[in-house]
Amino acid sequence: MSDTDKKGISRRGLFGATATGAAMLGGMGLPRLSMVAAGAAGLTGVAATSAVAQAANAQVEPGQLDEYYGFWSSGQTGEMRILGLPSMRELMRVPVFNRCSATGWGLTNESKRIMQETMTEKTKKQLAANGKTVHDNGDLHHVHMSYTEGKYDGQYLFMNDKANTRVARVRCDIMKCDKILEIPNAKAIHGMRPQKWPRSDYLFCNGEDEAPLINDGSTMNDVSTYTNIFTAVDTATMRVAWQVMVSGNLDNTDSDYEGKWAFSTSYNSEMGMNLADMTAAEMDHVVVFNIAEIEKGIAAGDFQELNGCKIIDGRKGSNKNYTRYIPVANNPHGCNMAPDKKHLCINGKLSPTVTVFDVTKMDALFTSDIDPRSVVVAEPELGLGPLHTAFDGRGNAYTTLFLDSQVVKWNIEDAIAAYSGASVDPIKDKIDVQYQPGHLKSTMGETLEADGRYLVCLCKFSKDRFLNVGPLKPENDQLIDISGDKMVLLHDGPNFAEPHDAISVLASRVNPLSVWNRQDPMWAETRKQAEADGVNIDDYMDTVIRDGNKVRVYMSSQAPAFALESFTVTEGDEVTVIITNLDDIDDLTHGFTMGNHGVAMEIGPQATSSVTFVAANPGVYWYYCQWFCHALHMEMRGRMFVEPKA
Ligand code: K7E
Ligand code: CUA
Ligand code: CA
Repeated sequence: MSDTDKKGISRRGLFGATATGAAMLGGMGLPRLSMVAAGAAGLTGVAATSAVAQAANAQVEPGQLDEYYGFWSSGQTGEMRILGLPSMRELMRVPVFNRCSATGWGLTNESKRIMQETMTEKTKKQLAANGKTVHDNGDLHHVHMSYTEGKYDGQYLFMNDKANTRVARVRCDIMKCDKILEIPNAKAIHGMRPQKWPRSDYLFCNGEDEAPLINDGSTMNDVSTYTNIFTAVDTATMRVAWQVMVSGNLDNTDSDYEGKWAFSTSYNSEMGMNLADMTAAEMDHVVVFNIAEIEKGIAAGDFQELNGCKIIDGRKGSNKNYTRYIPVANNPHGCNMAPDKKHLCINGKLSPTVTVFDVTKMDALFTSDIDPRSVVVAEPELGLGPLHTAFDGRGNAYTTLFLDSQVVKWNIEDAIAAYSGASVDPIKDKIDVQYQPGHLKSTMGETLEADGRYLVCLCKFSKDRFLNVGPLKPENDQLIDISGDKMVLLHDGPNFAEPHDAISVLASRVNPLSVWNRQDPMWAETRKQAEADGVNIDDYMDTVIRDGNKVRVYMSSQAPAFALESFTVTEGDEVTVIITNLDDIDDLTHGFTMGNHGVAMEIGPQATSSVTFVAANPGVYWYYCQWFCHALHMEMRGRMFVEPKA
């Protein structure tokens, strides 16, 4: 771990000062920044002026809108978050794999249908044994938007849940999750990317954990039965298209810009079951998936079917053209395709290098016996703990160094020249970050429109950067200006457990609605039940339907009142409350909370939501609107009377 760069200057000290200065910027205004940024970074007058200009561009005044949407993962919180860039203001939280108290996600019938739709029998059994019907946790590492011809198309966002082996889709028109897929046969979906070309027809998903394919408890010790599964999900239906059995485990993944390949890193080619064994080999590998060959194999019936999924054998030595294994230094991590359409960067993690593959040379791996390493065109030594790489569209790459707590800027062509013997230093700049960075994301950097303006560096530790809030500290998402020669740290952003990854998308590419469309499929099932009950959920409604011990309470809401001032049920009844928000005004959300019943949900403008619970105790219970909607919002309430059972 070197505090000193090649020229012998202590960069740690130098850039540490810059960072402190930039953090002070918040309360100090621009003149102060100009002094600090210029002074501490040791820039010339000209460069200092441009650094100030860069920073000034990042200011978003009150009432002004951001230039980019940032879509953030939230790690073990299980939700997706939306931030604005460059302000780094948090705009919204979108619950996906988690239970949300505010919106009722994981509790409403509409959200439970989505969460349960593809649940496996094993999961249902596991949940039932623990008194649950849906998972209420997730571990969301990666968020990616759908592409059309290598550019973000503003339709969908996709995300993974490592904890419960799921992937999800969020509709960008309403910014709500509409599909969750539990992936059979695989374990622990980690790396996940959409296809980039011609469209995101597939979502590629890495199963990280090894387990017997038939996981029925017949063995733990016979590791030869263990396998890992790579899954292509059909994004139109969010169902498994096909799966590939691989050798070794799978960590991160990316796809190319021609629609030909997917690539996955593996840190456990050893199939070790403990730390020593997982790091024992000199080399692990990157798996190259040949999409066209796999599709042909599936069409030709060269698969086994398990739990409704078609599994192709792509293991080493299977002598098929489905996969190739390219050796890389032990325990690689990030897998990042450059927007030059040509270079794939594999981040070394245990090795101080990034290995660069020329993907245009990959065809040869499938048509001849050449050394798989012949696709390697550069392997710059960058520093300790390279985890992920981002791109600026000008030929430069930015790699996080987890152990050095730095971001290193390097030039891809210079690294290629150096690899073939030229005496050129590919490293252009290093900046200290606070601290231990994982992913980093440049604006539009994972598309053909990489614009090289900002970089967000997602640090795993914040330590001393914020007021101490106890042993559990926030993470630190840092905004860095990369528009000039030198990187300039602009902002420290505390964030809660634990963003791994994020993308940023030009604001013009995303156009959500402000008011729901009444015909939205989100409540299609609820609509069917209402039709059977003779209730029109698009209109004023104040109807209570009794159906044995099931009671369906239909009421509309319009600020500041529910259509029903009260309703009566019997002790032990299963009560379903169905509410349509008839207000059609921007931002006029109502809520429904049933006191002391653990029941609360959001009802957006022109939306219908429903929730089901058992009324276990006789008595009077107030329900109320928990979303501030009107001067008389406090008065927007009513009573449920639960009669004692006769
Ligand atoms: Cu590096 Cu899950 Cu993308 Cu975390 S992964 S950092
Ligand atoms: Cu409706 Cu508050
Ligand atoms: Ca290994």
